[in-house]
This record gives sequence, C-alpha cells and structure tokens, in this order.
Amino acid sequence: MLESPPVAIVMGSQSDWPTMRHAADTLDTLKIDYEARIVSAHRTPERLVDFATRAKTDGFRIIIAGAGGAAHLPGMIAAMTPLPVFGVPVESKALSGQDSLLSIVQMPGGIPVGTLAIGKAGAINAALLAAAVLALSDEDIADRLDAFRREQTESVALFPADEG
Ligand code: RP5
Repeated sequence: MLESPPVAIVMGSQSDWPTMRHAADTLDTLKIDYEARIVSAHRTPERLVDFATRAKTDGFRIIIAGAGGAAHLPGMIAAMTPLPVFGVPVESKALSGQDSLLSIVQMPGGIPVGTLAIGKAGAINAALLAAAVLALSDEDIADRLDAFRREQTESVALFPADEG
C-alpha cells in the first residue's frame, strides 16, 4: 500500500477548482492532508478508472469529487471503489448547477454518493464530513473539528452591524 493522504479531492476540470479549493481550504484549516487532482469522467476516462480502482490501495480513505453539468464523476468513482465518496455539484453556467446536482444525487440503490449542496457550501461541507469520518478514529482530528465548530459558533454576532 502506498502512502497517500487520507483525502482525495478530485474534479472534472480546472474550471472546478475555484469551487473545490474551498474543500481544500477547509481541510487546511483542520490540518488534514489531501491530494487534489483533475480527473474527467468524459475527457480522461482511463485516468478515472486508474484513479478509482487504485484509490483504496493507494491509501486514500475518503474521496471528495466535484463536477458540473453532466456530472458523472462522483458516481463513476463510487462504482469502482468501496471508499466513501462525497459529491459536490459545481455551479454550471447554463443551469446554475441544478444539472450537476441532479446528475450526482440520483444514484441507483446500491452505489451511494453522499451529495452536498451546489457550489462553495457543498465543497466546505464535503470537507467537514470527511473530517467527521476521520474523527471517528483520530482524536486529534476530533479535537480540531470540535474547536472549529466552537469558534464558528462564537464568531456569530448577536446583533447585525451596518455594512461598509
Ligand atoms: C465537467 O464539465 C466539469 O466538471 C466542469 O464542471 C464542466 C465544464 O468543464 P470545462 O468545459 O470548463 O472544462 O466535466
């Protein structure tokens, strides 16, 4: 088994990175290692098969997959690995990501993809879910996740402020 980081962040295109980097930033905040790769279900299908079939033996434990439009990437990865796959629908230009969402969420029974919200919130939450899974067997990550939640709660003002 090779020593990959616990989380793989994969995306269908370079154009997905501005969304998917929010997952990466969140993992950085929690000090969780990851590797980010471009894997296109349609443009690089052999790369997809290679990645998905080897992901577990490479040492990854969780896969976060983001794609837009005809977003087959998360589902195809899930079809080829037993690892948990979290899907992030990237906001598409033509249909505002509703196409991405429906492409990812409507998996047939038997091959699950945990589907998040469209766009930035989905990318952040995919990373937080990945952290929560890892926290089940890693007390340091559990402590950092607890601290993150505590700080988030404390940062919410009681009263709204005027902007500007
Ligand atoms: C999908 O097509 C990608 O995930 C991306 O969201 C979308 C558009 O890709 P580009 O044409 O910008 O490379 O496969």
